[in-house]
Amino acid sequence: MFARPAIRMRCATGLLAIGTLLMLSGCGEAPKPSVLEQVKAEGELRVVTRNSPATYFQDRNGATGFEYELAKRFATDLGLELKIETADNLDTLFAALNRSNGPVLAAAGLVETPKRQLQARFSSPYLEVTPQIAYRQGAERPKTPSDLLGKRILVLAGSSHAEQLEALKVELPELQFEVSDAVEVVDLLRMVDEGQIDLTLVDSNELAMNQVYFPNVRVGFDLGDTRQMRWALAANEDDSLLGEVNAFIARSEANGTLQRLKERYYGHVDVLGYVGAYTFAQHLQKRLPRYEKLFRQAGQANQVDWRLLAAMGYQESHWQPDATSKTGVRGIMMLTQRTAQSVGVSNRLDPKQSIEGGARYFIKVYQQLPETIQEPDRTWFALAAYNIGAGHLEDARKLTEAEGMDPDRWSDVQKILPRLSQKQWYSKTRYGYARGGEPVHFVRNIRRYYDILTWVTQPQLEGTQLAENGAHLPGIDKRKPETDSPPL
Ligand code: BLG
Repeated sequence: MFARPAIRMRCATGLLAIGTLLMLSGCGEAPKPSVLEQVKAEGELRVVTRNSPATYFQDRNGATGFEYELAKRFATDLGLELKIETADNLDTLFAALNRSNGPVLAAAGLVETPKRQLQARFSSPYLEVTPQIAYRQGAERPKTPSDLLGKRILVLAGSSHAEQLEALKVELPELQFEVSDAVEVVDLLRMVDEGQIDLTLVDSNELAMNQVYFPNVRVGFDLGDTRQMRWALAANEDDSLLGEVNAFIARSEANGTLQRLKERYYGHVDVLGYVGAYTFAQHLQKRLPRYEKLFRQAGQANQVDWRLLAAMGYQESHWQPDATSKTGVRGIMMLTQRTAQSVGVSNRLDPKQSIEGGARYFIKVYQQLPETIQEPDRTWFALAAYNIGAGHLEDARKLTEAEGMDPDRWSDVQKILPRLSQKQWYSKTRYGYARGGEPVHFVRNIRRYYDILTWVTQPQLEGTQLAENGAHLPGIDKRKPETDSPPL
């Protein structure tokens, strides 16, 4: 067990791990080891966070989320195991941080506030967000702080937003709002969506990520300036761990890690727009239940996450088995005649055949990709090949390399793909003209749908308010734990 300074513990730990330093100085008079030394001696980094799509949750491969991934990298850099604890609300989160034997770090989308400065010390920033007032479409859009008067407003207890509204009361004494420590951001947005409250105040990143689950929720206005997210450390500790954290954040900024995580988690959250998000939410309830079993079966038979197949099916046809494109491509998975034949599909309009055939074809193009392309990019490349064909994709990879970029990295190749529809570029390629922009949208949309499906089907939502809300979502069986394999 990890322990904050305690003489007995320090002796034991010192002899074992801090070793020479303490032995030389004698056990009884050992200087108090720094937080960093203790953490290293213990071999694990204890981090407290919140369970939300923007911080930490379980997906197809286990734990994930922006904060989780960043904390995991930090732990790895220090050669430590990451140990995650979740807090039900922000007050317990800060209490945990200052508990003896508690977590040494809070990574939970936190901003520094005057009140919190008394409870914790904050790292350098890693993400910028803007607090936004959310309202329900149909109601009059709030545009300025005075539009908040007379409205039923609920925010998280202990949140920076509660502090912000408290401060606003100085200018607007009639302002009224409530706080709750029994809800998460998703619950606040659901309450706005369902009209149980008029308004809430949340950070822009959380609102953007959750928009799709709550199609009636709209952004009223930005309340205040952009603010910066930081990790928090216990108030009364030395600077050793904080120094490491800040060095890690600086490194992550410099080597592109932060940029990649931002792109991964927030880069495609608004690709759907309001209309797309609304439509997806509708179809999730009304159409997916009809085909979910087929996606699950095809996923199991081909060792592909069924939610990825479902996301592909949505992008291709909005889950309509009789869909037909201008180019004569047909069915839920939009197989060309030639592709259908190659994977043994006799009737493209039969949803079962289409889904199974699509899964088989996806696996085929996945396996044919060069070994040098690694996950997760490998899945994105396979999707692109599914859409544009392996030959054109290879052309785009060659052009990417010629530009001095990495042909095995999706973020590089997707920049080049649209050139396949420009003569000056496609005339130099082996397979010639292709609608190179299409696979870029295709992959981006599927990633977003996949993320959403992953979130709404995760086992840990069982019994939570979102799960209850999601009970009228697709025929997602929340009683069974997910046992699907990762995308591949
Ligand atoms: C894909 C085929 C690929 C084929 C490419 O076209 O169809 N994939 C499938 O049938 C699953 O096999 O590659 S090739 O065999 O190497 O040539 C290129 O021909 C399908 C795509 C085409 C696309 N949807 C699956 O993503 C489509 O329908 N595009 C037109 C849209 S519209 O008509 O403009 O609306």
